[in-house]
Amino acid sequence: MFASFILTCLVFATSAFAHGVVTSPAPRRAGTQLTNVCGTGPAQVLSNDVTAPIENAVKQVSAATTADCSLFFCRGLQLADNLDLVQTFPAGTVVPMTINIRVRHIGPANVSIVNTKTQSLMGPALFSWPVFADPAAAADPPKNETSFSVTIPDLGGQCAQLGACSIQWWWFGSQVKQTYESCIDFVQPLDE
Ligand SMILES: [Cu+2]
Repeated sequence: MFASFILTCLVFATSAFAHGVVTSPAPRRAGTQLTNVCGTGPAQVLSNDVTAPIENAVKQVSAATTADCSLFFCRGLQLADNLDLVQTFPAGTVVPMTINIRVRHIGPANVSIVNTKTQSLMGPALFSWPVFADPAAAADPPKNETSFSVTIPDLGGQCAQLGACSIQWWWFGSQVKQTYESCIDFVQPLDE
């Protein structure tokens, strides 16, 4: 079983088809600021395949990669490239999410709100899967791995400013040691 996971991974790694991404709401994508901050190698990996494991981008880190390139936070993708995608989520907003899983790798996953300045979690996960994308679980991914909703809590003004907060979906294939992330930036207006 384990050998077959590795084989699957190698086959897909060489053909550049990889593994998972949020498809709705539209997550951060690659752009010129990503290239400026991370260098062309990581930026090309991340833009060529939006489902590529972050570890593939890490392999391309070079002298052109700056300290502001945090590949394991929001996949290294930059708010500045995605200002048109910033959402507004008042407290209590129910946000339907869909995920494209192209290759299944068993491991934990969750959805959390993250502070984009400190790159840290804000409160408990909004949705979490102790076991995500188990290839043995079913022929097709269970519905709540690919289609589910999260409810945005009252963040007490912490997300009132543009660029303060993001929803981050995180999945770690623990046997293949591959990480997938997608971020959706949002603001939560202060109550009047
Ligand atoms: Cu893989």
